Amino acid sequence: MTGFQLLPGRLDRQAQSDLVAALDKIIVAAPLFTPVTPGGQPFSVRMTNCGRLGWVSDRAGYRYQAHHPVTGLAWPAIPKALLALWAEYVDSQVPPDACLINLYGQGARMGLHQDRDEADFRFGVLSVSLGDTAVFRIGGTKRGGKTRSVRLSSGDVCILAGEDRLAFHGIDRVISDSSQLISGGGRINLTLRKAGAP
Ligand code: MD3
Ligand code: FE
Repeated sequence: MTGFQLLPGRLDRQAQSDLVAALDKIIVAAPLFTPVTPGGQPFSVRMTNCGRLGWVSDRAGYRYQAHHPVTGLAWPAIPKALLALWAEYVDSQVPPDACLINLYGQGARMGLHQDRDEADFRFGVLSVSLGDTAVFRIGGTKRGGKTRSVRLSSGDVCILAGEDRLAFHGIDRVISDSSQLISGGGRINLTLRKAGAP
């Protein structure tokens, strides 16, 4: 199992726009919200989720929960096309139970962090990028180590597993107007995970 695997252009233009249409419906049922850190700082990225569990953050901390933090409703189902990607690249036996949807508007970014709210790090994470190109940064498992910059463009899929599952990573910036996929511009990133205990 290799650490960071990038599949440039894994989704063609039709598959990308089909996903955006599915996400439009998901966002109606589960509106985007602006999480705050436990310290009360708002994220510049807006988020929602699909799947049994969704990632949320507020004054009480970071966690996965079964209900939308504002509506109180269960999250919508994960689109089949995403389940198929997970089965192909991550695990054909155990499906993902969480899909975090990150929306980057003008000026949004995501600081370097590790993803450690999941129950079992043996499962990888699969990411799908849609819309404007992101300048992604990935380092090692220690904060302050060497990092490298990778562009994530619309239709790219990346898989984080093995030694890189706990790597520090973030989004330095999004390049405005680099894609026409999303009306009004911006970038959507989807991350599929097995968040709960297996
Ligand atoms: C490297 N999202 O949601 S996706 C996140 O583009 C997150 O929105 C970014 O970091 C985004 O937590 C990056 C690529 C990614 C996802 C998970 C990882 C890289 C990762 C987990 C471990 C190491
Ligand atoms: Fe992350």
